[in-house]
Amino acid sequence: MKDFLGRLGIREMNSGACNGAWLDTKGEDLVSFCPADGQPIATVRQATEDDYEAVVRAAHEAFLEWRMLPAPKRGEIVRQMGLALREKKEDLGRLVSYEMGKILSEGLGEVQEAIDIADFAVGLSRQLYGLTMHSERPLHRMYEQWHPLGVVGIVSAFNFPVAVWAWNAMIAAVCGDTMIWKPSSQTPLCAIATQNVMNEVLDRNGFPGVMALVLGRGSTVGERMIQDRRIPLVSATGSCRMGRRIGEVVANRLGRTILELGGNNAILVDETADLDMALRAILFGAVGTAGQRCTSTRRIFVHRKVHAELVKKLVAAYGSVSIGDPLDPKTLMGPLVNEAAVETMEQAIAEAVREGGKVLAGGKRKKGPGFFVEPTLIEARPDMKIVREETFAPILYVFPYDDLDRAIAWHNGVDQGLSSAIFTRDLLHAETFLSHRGSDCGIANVNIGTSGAEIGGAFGGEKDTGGGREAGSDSWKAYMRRQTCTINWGKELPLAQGVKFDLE
Ligand code: UN1
Repeated sequence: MKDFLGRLGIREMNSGACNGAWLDTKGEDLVSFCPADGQPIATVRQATEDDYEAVVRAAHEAFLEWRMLPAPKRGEIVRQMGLALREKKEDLGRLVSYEMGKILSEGLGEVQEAIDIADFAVGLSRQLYGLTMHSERPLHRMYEQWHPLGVVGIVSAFNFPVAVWAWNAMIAAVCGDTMIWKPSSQTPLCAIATQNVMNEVLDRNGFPGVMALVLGRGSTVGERMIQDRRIPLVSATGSCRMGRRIGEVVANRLGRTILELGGNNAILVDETADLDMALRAILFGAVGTAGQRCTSTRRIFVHRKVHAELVKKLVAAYGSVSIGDPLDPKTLMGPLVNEAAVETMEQAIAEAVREGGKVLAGGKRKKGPGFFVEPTLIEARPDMKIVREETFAPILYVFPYDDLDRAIAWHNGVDQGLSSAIFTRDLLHAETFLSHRGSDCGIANVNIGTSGAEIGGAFGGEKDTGGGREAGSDSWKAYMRRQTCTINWGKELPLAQGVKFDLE
């Protein structure tokens, strides 16, 4: 076994549930494979529904204590989590690369993202502000306050196996919530390792049950969790299909969700754009993380005046992307996560060609072990069916345009609405794109690509992306319950709206 696995507490056989202590789980074995060579890394004995029950009970008990700790004191413990993540950054980043397949620089960046949100949450722990209002009644005072919500369910995807959990977990923790994490079954070891790092901090501070973990099938423990009325909020990051199911089930019990689902992100490049800058952003957006970010660039609309030149640059760049071992510092693109992802990509390319698309670069899988593919550039038409779908792979569809409003209409003409960007040096074009008749996405950038957002902003999108917001800004409000309080400090009982209700 690799050294860093041992340092992160990963063994040959691991428990799949933790509620302050690792449980003796009794579920089916789950083997985690390295996508770069297809070899097994370690095994996890998954949680059963009984294990889930033990976890949810402990999380609820932990909540009763955790909510009583003043928020800045909770922040102090989260500060220690940020330090622990800093200490483990190298090992954890390496594990992310090894188990998920993104290149090391991105694996380290992912842990940095978790550190950043921890730092953000520490400050936030002293800023969980409510408003005060002027009462219409004399000698009355009104204000609102924010209380902890309860046990939060966190469902995360394979592509950001540490950071997306951290967005939710660090914020939920300072808000006074405890939580149960249901990570992707593709990346169980990243979850176990992260849990180990957190356990050390939580144990030291006498709050072992604040962050819990359950690894098991979506169809068993996942379903239990979303149907569980003891979980007032489920925050889920993943596919639209998964989000639709979670949204439906949680809404049916009138619970809350934060949904951060698929994207079909596009970049517009106008006739005034700095093409070299656009090229770099497109390459990082479409090829980075092997196209497996929810923010990955999947479509580009290029003004006809610069279309040929940019496409030429892109074809050259696509041909020189180094593909291989994600832990090798020279590699720019690692493997896809598994065989199914490769097949989905192949099907999408075949479908695009059937619909009249033309492959300009890439298009094939790589021979040999592991799930390697070539980044693929396809000349397409906006009315093609396949370009409206999110294929979680490095496929980029290119379209020429003549008229900006038309391009924006095409841009918005898909079901998803996560991230978007325009490359331009024209103020009018930039502002049009950012205006209410511009991009309809949750994230809209100028001269920056679609992926690689900072944690300080609220992260999420509209339409089929689910409408939820995670991470920075005031996303914390979704993790708390709001209470409006009116206090009468006078000796009369005036009613609002001038209503009289007196006994004669
Ligand atoms: C995701 O793919 O689910 O903006 C999250 C980005 C990263 C987060 C992506 N900071 O690309």
